[in-house]
Amino acid sequence: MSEPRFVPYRPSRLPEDEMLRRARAFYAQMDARRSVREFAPDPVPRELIELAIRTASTAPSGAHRQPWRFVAVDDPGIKHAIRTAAEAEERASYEGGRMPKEWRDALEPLGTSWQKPYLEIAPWLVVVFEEVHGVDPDGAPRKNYYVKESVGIACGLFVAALHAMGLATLTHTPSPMGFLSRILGRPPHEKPFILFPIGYPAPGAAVPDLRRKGLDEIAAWNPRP
Ligand code: IYR
Repeated sequence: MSEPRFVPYRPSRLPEDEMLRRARAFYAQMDARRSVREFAPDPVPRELIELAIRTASTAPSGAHRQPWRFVAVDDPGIKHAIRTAAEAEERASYEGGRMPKEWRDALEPLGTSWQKPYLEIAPWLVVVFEEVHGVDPDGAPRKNYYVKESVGIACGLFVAALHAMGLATLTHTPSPMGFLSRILGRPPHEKPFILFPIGYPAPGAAVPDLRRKGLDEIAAWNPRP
């Protein structure tokens, strides 16, 4: 085993008031984010999507394996195929009895249905795949670690990056997602994780009137049994 190599890491330390200012500003910016299901068809430059993907890929990952693949689609034919296949699955879930009543009830406030026009209207679809294992240059499988945690964090950064640049998205998980591997020709070691439609919100877009939990509901400090 070779010696691990280290390089200096010395980000500048900020005064506390400046830290607070930035923390409040970042929280306010992120708190203004909403998942969007109504998109404008306006095109979005590919470079913005590239930057969001690069940002996502700064996420920490198990053994730094970066076990993700971001597959971007703006081709109308591929988007149409994805919409058709997603709606077939979603229709079987919503109307074919595949989704239990408890689940349908939980989704009611979101006003979702099997219909997914945004899969064709949004200018970009980015499908994130988890790499169940990597592949060595000689073709041998290479183990990945904490894949779901790693890809989940990368997706979180992806959502934040898109929001910071003024784009909207949705964490869409049509279920089951095997059709995405087929339509996008992905190898077996890549498993669909989340599908992100990306674009500007439609001019008349509306979102469910949801509230976020308060700090006392999401945090605990020094608890003891
Ligand atoms: N995949 C379905 C159902 C769905 C499930 C959850 I959990 C949501 O938060 C929203 C929707 C759909 O996309 O409609």
